[in-house]
Amino acid sequence: MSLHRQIGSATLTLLRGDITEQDTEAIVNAANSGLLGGGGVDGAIHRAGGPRILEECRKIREQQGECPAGESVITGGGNLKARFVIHTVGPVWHGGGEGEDDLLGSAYRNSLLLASARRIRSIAFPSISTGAYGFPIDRASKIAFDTVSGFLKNDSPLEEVRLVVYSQEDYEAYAFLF
Ligand code: AR6
Repeated sequence: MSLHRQIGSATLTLLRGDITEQDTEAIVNAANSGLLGGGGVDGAIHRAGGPRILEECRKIREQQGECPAGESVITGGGNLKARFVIHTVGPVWHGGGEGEDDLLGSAYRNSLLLASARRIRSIAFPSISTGAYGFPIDRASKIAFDTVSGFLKNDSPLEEVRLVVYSQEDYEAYAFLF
């Protein structure tokens, strides 16, 4: 099950699937500020990718401390098909009045900027902040779609961006925007 849309010179794809199985050059992790693993997408990526990813995350923490919400860091992909993992920290939902929308947009944008700076051509995102962090899916999917679309309209080396969702309900929220 998938949908495609051409934006500038890139393809934006929506699909239901497992982020850890994507064969894009980079996949994005829905991490936390500590960068040392967790549940959900984060747990699945570290399980599938093996200990090298955690070792790199530890080094990043030693060098630059915690990663604030809205920002991203990059490691290798360990045993994953993807060569890189971009770890981004989405905001925890507190009702919408604490800058959550802007922080979620920044999490997507900074991940796309990091990928572009590395000349990465394809990247897959999970639905950041809509699991443990409780961001409402309708609002989050619109921010994800608008931020990625806006980014692809300007020049970037990205040829493909995949939005990978787990549940049928989440798929429908995103599909509404395509
Ligand atoms: N592939 C694709 N999507 C998935 C997968 C998967 N393998 N597993 C879950 N999802 P979450 P967050 C969906 O909780 O809300 C962690 O503990 C899931 O259904 O992974 O940003 C971190 O360490 C949901 O729609 O991320 C942080 O502490 C979406 O991915 C915290 O959770 C995001 O769910 C981050 O919370």
